Amino acid sequence: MTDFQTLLVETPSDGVLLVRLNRPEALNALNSTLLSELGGLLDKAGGDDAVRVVVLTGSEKAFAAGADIKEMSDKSYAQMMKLDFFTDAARRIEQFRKPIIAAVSGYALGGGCELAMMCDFIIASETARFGQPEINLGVAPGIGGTQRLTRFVGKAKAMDMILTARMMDAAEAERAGLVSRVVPADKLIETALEAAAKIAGHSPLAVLMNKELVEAAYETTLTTGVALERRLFHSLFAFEDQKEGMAAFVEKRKPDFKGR
Ligand code: DAK
Repeated sequence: MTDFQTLLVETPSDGVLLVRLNRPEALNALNSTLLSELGGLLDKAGGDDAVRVVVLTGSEKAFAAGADIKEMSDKSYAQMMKLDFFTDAARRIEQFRKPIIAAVSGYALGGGCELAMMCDFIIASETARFGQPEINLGVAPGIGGTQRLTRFVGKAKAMDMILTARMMDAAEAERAGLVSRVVPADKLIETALEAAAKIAGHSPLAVLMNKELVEAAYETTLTTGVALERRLFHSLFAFEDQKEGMAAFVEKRKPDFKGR
């Protein structure tokens, strides 16, 4: 998993893949190379048992300042339709079954904010700024911004941000429920990696099921969601990891989950 033009990839600890968006000259604007590299990397990581969780980050100045405006500006309607350049990458991110944590410092704008929102949760540095400023360019969010932002922060703030293009700082984003925690800039990666290591130490099967269940809360009614939860809870008793987790508690030792 090396040799990318637009990504820097590391394995800082067992089971954790750290992916840095790396187009410093364009504040990590998302172009077709970056999206195809990220999609390909996630496809590989999805099938690799050694990867249990992904941390996605940018630079201190920008997580990503949006889709690459220079790449898009001259495209015609027909080209945009044919290219459909976000759809494939978005699908691969949305369908990635393992957890992805977005560690956001600086700008997360337009497609950058949408990319962060596609992750499972966002840890933000105090310098993070979120926005959907597409209206300034005469367009609208195009990879879920109008839908996800509204679900996360509610209609009033979503309308305000999307129609005025104002940015939300980290403190407001945390109050509004867009981010799970805010930490000092120099602690961002450390905090995200600690959270990732914690997840990587859990039963990978239980992690997959827990992720699926929380995602279902956005797609289904409460009654159906709770019924699904009960069924998946029952089914976890088919795995050795459940026996190991409960035995370890009773025996006052650390569990050794095998993902079976
Ligand atoms: N695209 C391309 N280049 C960008 C960029 C972007 N989004 N953002 C910044 N850059 C480049 C700048 O042009 C500049 O390059 P040079 O001039 O040095 O060559 C370099 O990064 C540094 O930026 P600045 O000089 O502007 O830096 P500042 O600190 O002064 O300002 C800023 C930072 C983030 C406030 C500013 O750069 C800015 O406003 N950037 C644009 C933010 C924005 O409008 N984002 C939304 C983009 S539209 C689709 C679905 C969705 C989308 C598209 C298609 N389909 C379904 C097909 C999504 C659209 C968007 O995200």
